[in-house]
Amino acid sequence: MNQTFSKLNFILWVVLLLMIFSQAEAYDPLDPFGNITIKWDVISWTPDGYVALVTMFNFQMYRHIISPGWTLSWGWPKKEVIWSMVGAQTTEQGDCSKFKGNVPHCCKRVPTVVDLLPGVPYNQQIANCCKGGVVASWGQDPAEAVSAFQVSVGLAGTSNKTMKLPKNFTLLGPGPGYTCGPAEIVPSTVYLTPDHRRKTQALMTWNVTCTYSQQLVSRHSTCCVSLSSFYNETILKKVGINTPRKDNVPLLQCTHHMCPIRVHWHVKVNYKDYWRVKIAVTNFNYRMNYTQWTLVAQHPNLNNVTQVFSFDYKPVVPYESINDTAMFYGMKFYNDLLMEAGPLGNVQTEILLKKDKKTFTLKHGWAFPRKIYFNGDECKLPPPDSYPFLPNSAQKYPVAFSRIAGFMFLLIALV
Ligand SMILES: *[C@@H]1O[C@H](CO)[C@@H](O)[C@H](O)[C@H]1NC(C)=O
Ligand SMILES: *[C@@H]1O[C@H](CO)[C@@H](O)[C@H](O)[C@H]1NC(C)=O
Ligand SMILES: *[C@@H]1O[C@H](CO)[C@@H](O)[C@H](O)[C@H]1NC(C)=O
Ligand SMILES: *[C@@H]1O[C@H](CO)[C@@H](O)[C@H](O)[C@H]1NC(C)=O
Ligand SMILES: *[C@@H]1O[C@H](CO)[C@@H](O)[C@H](O)[C@H]1NC(C)=O
Ligand SMILES: *[C@@H]1O[C@H](CO)[C@@H](O)[C@H](O)[C@H]1NC(C)=O
Ligand SMILES: *[C@@H]1O[C@H](CO)[C@@H](O)[C@H](O)[C@H]1NC(C)=O
Ligand SMILES: CC(=O)N[C@H]1CO[C@H](CO)[C@@H](O)[C@@H]1O
Repeated sequence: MNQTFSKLNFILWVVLLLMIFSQAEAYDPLDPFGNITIKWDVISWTPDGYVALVTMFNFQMYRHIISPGWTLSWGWPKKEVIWSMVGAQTTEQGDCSKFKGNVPHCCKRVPTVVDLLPGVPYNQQIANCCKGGVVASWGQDPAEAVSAFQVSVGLAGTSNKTMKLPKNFTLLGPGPGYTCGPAEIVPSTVYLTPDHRRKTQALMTWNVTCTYSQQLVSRHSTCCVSLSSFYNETILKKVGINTPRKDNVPLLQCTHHMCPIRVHWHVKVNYKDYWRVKIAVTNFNYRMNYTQWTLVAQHPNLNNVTQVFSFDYKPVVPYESINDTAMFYGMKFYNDLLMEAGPLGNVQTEILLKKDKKTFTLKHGWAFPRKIYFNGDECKLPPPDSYPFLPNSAQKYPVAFSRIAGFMFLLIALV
């Protein structure tokens, strides 16, 4: 009876999880306020337009913008042109044939802007520019989570009454996934002069907010989770078949899961007051070095992390009441680079967790993670009824039973 009850409990938990999943399409429940804010500060009006400092803040906890970096575009509402840019450039100049003498940097109705690469001459740089469009996540490194450039706009309004806000912002970072809202006029940014003795103010400021949705990216997971434990030799992973090749060079060191990244969670030791988990991340992609990778895990016991080896660690607290999520990332200059597939293509950690005696159990897959994200994208977990289970404990419940019971609990939960 007791066992049946805990089985049903587990099923209820799975059903609730599924419900949470299905509601989570538009945003990330582990980073509900995560966004990229693009702020335009008009710093001077010019005879035919204005000069703006454009700053991009990556307010996402663990999703960074990897190489080859961001691409930003927008639509000009009037006949605006870009006379010049500092710290970034447009990818195309467009048709500037009607200009004589001074030719604009870009005449396209929809300019596409990219960051400059590191090492450009000093006079083409501004603060926070020229990082090849690579932007860290806020949780990992707030100082590096900012990117900026300056743009001089012509044939535009020359006052806050006559200028029109750019429209239709699109951010690729570096793939699809972001949706940007409209530009909105906000209180002008106030700057402190370098000597901190005087405040100056932008002439006008507007913000654009972009949010990420994994659903817009692809149905295929970029990563998969495999599980194992000391108490059951079953390893939920399958290895080594058909490697896709291009020009006879392997692309992905291939596996059944077809995922470029595998996160392996091993329940390693069960001590009296603590337990130990080993997490290994393996890169199967021959064409990708992941710089500044991040790993996010959700598990109820992550509120009592005692020690983390070899990785940096930070709790992620999306809501004040929930503290079951942790972010892990590589230590600078040690393992913050996850190398392409091969002998160096893996990083690993062990974490020590303090047991909460009331909830800790090795039964029913409790010791395995609820969610795993790699670089901000959710990884695919194996089906819960296939988790390695304790020898001599409850048998696998038939799928049909769990479906029916799950459905019943769903009905009960909804009533
Ligand atoms: C964007 O993120 C910042 C920092 O977390 C937050 O203050 C702001 O409200 C967010 N903006 C939106 C529109 O969600
Ligand atoms: C913005 O996008 C809409 C819909 O695609 C289009 O009709 C409009 O002309 C665009 N505006 C600008 C300024 O590019
Ligand atoms: C606009 O963005 C800046 C930078 O992220 C932020 O400090 C400011 O609060 C934002 N303003 C509004 C009204 O969202
Ligand atoms: C526009 O400028 C005028 C004075 O130059 C100022 O009073 C007003 O608040 C500004 N409006 C906006 C939206 O910045
Ligand atoms: C990954 O980094 C190594 C060492 O810096 C380099 O040799 C290799 O070419 C890189 N691979 C890719 C796909 O960029
Ligand atoms: C969340 O748990 C971590 C890990 O034990 C702890 O360091 C942190 O203080 C907790 N935060 C809150 C808000 O409870
Ligand atoms: C280990 O777990 C697997 C998968 O759940 C199960 O099929 C197997 O019987 C378990 N092994 C033992 C010894 O209980
Ligand atoms: C056993 C133990 O230390 N439990 C603690 C885990 O963390 C929460 C706060 O996140 C504490 O309230 C518990 O006492």
